[in-house]
Amino acid sequence: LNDMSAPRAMPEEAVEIGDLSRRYLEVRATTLALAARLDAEDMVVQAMPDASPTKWHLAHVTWFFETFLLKPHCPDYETFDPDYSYLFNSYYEALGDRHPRPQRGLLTRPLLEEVLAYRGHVDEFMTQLLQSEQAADLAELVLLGLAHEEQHQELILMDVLNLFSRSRLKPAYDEQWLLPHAGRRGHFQRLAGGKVEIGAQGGFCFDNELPRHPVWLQPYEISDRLVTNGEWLAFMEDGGYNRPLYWLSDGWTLVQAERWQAPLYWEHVDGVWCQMTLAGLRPVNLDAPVQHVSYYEAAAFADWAEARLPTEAEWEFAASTGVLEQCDDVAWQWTQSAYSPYPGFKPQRTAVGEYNGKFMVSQMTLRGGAAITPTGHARSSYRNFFRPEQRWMFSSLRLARDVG
Ligand code: AVJ
Ligand code: FE
Repeated sequence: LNDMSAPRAMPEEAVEIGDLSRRYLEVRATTLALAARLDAEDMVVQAMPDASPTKWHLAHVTWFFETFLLKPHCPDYETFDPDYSYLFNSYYEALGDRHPRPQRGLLTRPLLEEVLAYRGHVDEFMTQLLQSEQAADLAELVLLGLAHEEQHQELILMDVLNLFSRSRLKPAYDEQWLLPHAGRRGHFQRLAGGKVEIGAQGGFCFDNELPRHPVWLQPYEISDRLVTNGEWLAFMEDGGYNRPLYWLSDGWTLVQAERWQAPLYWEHVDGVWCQMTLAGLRPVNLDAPVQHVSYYEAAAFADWAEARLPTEAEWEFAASTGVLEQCDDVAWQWTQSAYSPYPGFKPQRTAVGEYNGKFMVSQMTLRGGAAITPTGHARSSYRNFFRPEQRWMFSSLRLARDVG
């Protein structure tokens, strides 16, 4: 994360209970620090159905701790407001009806100050619970709640950028926001492949990263850098967005319907390509990695470049060998792998089992991590996922090629 206040996760070592309380308070404080750059008015509006208002994010991550930790495990817990389980349940069918997702921006009530009081209330009981003798047994669930809140920290920034991009004023979330560092053309790194293993090995992970399992890889080449804005501009100038031969059928339909001619947030201002960023509207840096492209655009670019996207197993194995210079610190990278269960994957048969498993169709896996991803949140086995047409997240690509 681009912010000095970001805490480090501790994936490897066993979690100490004192550490868990401290981590809990750190993650909760980081979320508030992100919101502190906004005004209350910024926090109510929903820019599009895929995005949520900051105020809703602040309440929903709190609802997660209330629902999965406090209500079942803290006998003294006093419900803050019984309506919040309806308002701030995101998608858990096992927990009943909920406020419609596309209408989250209509929630002028509860007020921001009430949501902040809700956060304080839950934090008080969580602090108690984390000091009780049950804490050790609940550590996994608490870590899930914290990883969940970190995912929403990233979503807050994605959603604020989308909201601010729609104003003629092009407000900066943070004038000092560090824009992606300059890159250079990538070098293809050759890997022999063979039988490798992918999946998480030790430390906290989401259920979708398991079980670790063997995969067979043909020899391949993978770029050590992400595709740059300059390379993307060459694709645009070569008619990339206007020549169907590079495009998947669904992608071509969408390009025409939406009249896409450039990545999301790019606009031509007085003959110069500019890009809406968290630091406001800025000239496109041709040496920086391209961002805010859909899977369809990434796949078309790869085809134009006489290459392809890596599979997620190719990505993970390359990351584990250390050949990827730009790996998890700039932008998420589309892979050509569908977001499917690993062999032997079984989600829990409880409400929390709805976290990842039920989304395993019609989405593609992204690997790496972005500048807005909280420090220490992602890992080389991390599977992010979005639908192939989505592009408001910090999504980029690296190229791969077959060998021989
Ligand atoms: C992994 C980013 C696609 O946004 O729905 C948040 C993260 N999961 N709350 C999403 C998530 C539950 C998830 N993504
Ligand atoms: Fe969530």
